[in-house]
Amino acid sequence: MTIMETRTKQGDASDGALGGRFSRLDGKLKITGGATYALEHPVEGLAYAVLVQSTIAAGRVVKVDTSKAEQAPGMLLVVTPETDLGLKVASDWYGNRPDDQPYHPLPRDVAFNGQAIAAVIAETLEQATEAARLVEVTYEETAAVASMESPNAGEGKLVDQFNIAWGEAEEALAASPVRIEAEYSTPREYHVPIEPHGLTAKWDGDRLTIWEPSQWTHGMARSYAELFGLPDENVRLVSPFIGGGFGSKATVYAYGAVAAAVARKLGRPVKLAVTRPQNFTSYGGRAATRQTLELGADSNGILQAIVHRGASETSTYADFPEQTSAATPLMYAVPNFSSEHRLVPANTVMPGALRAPGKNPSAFGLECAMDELAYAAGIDPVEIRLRNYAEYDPQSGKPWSTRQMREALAAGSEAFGWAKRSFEPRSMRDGRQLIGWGVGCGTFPVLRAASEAMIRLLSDGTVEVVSGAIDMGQGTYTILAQTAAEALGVPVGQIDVRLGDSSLPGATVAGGSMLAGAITGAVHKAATAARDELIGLALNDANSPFRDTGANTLTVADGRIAVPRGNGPSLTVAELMSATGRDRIEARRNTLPEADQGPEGHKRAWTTMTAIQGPTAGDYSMYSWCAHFVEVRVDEDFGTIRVSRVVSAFDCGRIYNPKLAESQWRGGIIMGIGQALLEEGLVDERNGRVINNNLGDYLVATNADVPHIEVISVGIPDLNASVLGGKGVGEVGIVGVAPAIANAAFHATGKRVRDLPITLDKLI
Ligand code: MCN
Ligand code: MOS
Repeated sequence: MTIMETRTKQGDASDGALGGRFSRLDGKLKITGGATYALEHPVEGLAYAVLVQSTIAAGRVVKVDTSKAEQAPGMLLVVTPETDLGLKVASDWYGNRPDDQPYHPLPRDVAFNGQAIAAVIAETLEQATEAARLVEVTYEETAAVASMESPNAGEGKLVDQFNIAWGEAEEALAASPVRIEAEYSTPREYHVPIEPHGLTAKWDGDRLTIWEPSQWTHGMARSYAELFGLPDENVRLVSPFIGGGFGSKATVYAYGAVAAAVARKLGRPVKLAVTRPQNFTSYGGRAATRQTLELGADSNGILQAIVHRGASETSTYADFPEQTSAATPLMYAVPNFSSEHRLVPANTVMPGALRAPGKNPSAFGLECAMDELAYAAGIDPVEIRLRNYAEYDPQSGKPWSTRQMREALAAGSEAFGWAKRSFEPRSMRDGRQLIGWGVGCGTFPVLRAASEAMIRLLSDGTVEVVSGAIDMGQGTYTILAQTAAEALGVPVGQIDVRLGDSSLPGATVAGGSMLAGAITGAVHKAATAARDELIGLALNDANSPFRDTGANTLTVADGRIAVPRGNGPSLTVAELMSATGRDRIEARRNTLPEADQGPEGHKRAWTTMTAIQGPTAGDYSMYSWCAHFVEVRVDEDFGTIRVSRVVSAFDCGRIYNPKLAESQWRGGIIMGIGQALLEEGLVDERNGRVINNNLGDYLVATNADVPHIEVISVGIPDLNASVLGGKGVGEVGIVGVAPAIANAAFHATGKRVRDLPITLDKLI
């Protein structure tokens, strides 16, 4: 199926305008199997690649004996650290690139257990799998640090940019009458998207096409181009549907380089599907963290000082900081503050971005600590948050653009029935079940980026919205149809959206919860330009029936063009196109400033993260906010814990589609339930292996773990945050859920569990 055929079509529906509860355009295709995922794309003459991964955590590959593998039926090629793949190091996310450095995706030096060190390519997947089993690797093993908690792990290195301080935190803490100090930790966590990673790579001369699930078609196409020393336009990356990414699908990884390189070597298209166990080490999940928080307050619970020391696990060969202090300096007004973060190297794949990186573990520490402070001061946990409300951003000193945090706490409390909560732990029960109610707040920054879109009005009245942006389930197809419908005055049923192809107009990454704000802005701009051109055509074309009406403008509504005061002609878009003999109106627009127009500016904007503006780049500090209210039930005898009720209130500015935003929030909350109660990457201390590298043993929340979740929007349009007034939605939902659950568990049982997940052994 080509991208043209997979474009999303939908029937007529009400609620089509922006802000309406329009159902997912890709929904029917997905549930009927009509959505073609990258690896399902049929390609003639495929060969299949299977990875061989290291079985030691650190050392050197001394020898790869391929003799048995080479005898296996259907064998085509074995590649090892010896094989010349002719690749160069590609740029990082920010476009930085060392000069002309060779790159080998199958390294001789092993940095973690599960690292790709060879690959086998055969006629069928089964043959390649079997041949891969026959590859014999000899290692020279060296001492490894299995995890940041291993006895031989160092204390880590300070990350200078995360040293945050104001006032005299230590002194103010010592002088505070109410103090708490606690250490919190979170384990390695994994994205486990339902669709595992992988790709098909196909060469036509020096042109490369990649079908791969991607959160960023332009960024990844550039990386592939650089690996092979090709101009960007020689690589096309196609990703029309994605079965979840959660941060893991915005980068080209070693397996991708292997597949593309062997396809070139063989002169045949190659498919490489990363197996579920291999997904646990082919790219990194959320780093394990630990953090110590010291909070000092006066006797009224007013914060005087926060002292925060955190650390996260990283790899031995590259750093990904999971910043434990990402939320700490933002949430509450505090006159004295100090925080630091360390990176502790271990023999693991480099960790990566997983839904709300930094903010998530940071809020776990801070929001649990605030609950501990509330109990130390004898103040209701919601009340103590209101008493310490930050009227402006304590870190930058800038005013909030919008912050409906009081409203979120009020609406959440009200809907949850918080007023009926009794303060004392173990004071609420239902038979043998201890009931606990907890609250936790969260935030996520508004990141702003430019994007580009094309609008085509066709002669049959169809409207095409075209962009290289992607939809991994968050709703991009749908909100873009709504944006175009609203700006053009055409029913949403007439709109086709084509996405997920790097050969289409440029778009920023679907990451950092910024795509919706960026791409709705571009579509709005292009659609407005197309509408202006349509009206111009109607007013000025010699064959247009509007030419003699003397009107100087026209309206377009419900797909009909008319004179503003009525009683003139009224034509559908198709009728006007036919009357004037036009076959299309096309408008391609981007939201880059004038100075960044031109090839260099475009390349920077669509393929690097340098053009992204942070939350305090302008006059305001811009964040999304939320408050979660959770009920847990803990079996008094067995310690089993279940989340039985969730009410969450969100400030994400204007909501483009409440149905989709609500499902984004619920999705985040469900991941938060998994994080709080189930998820934990377990590492074998002897060999650094991820033990539970499959969906049977790495537990995520499933239907039976999830109660009804009520979500409430308290946002107001924020026109500093985006063209249409929305703030980010995709990540904030997970932030603050785990601490709300931990706080509820304390309220139920009187036990503080400070290390995730909260399993029954810790509650008994
Ligand atoms: N939305 C809205 N109103 C707004 C903003 C957003 O209605 N003001 C809705 C729209 O349906 C939009 C969606 O929320 O499509 C997400 O918008 P946004 O917050 O801009 O996030 P992105 O489009 O940039 O998506 C990325 C974000 C991130 S970073 C992760 S991680 C994540 C997430 O989205 N991964 C997801 N949500 C996911 N949802 C699914 N199904 N699968 C993933 O992998
Ligand atoms: Mo999201 S972790 O920024 O892709």
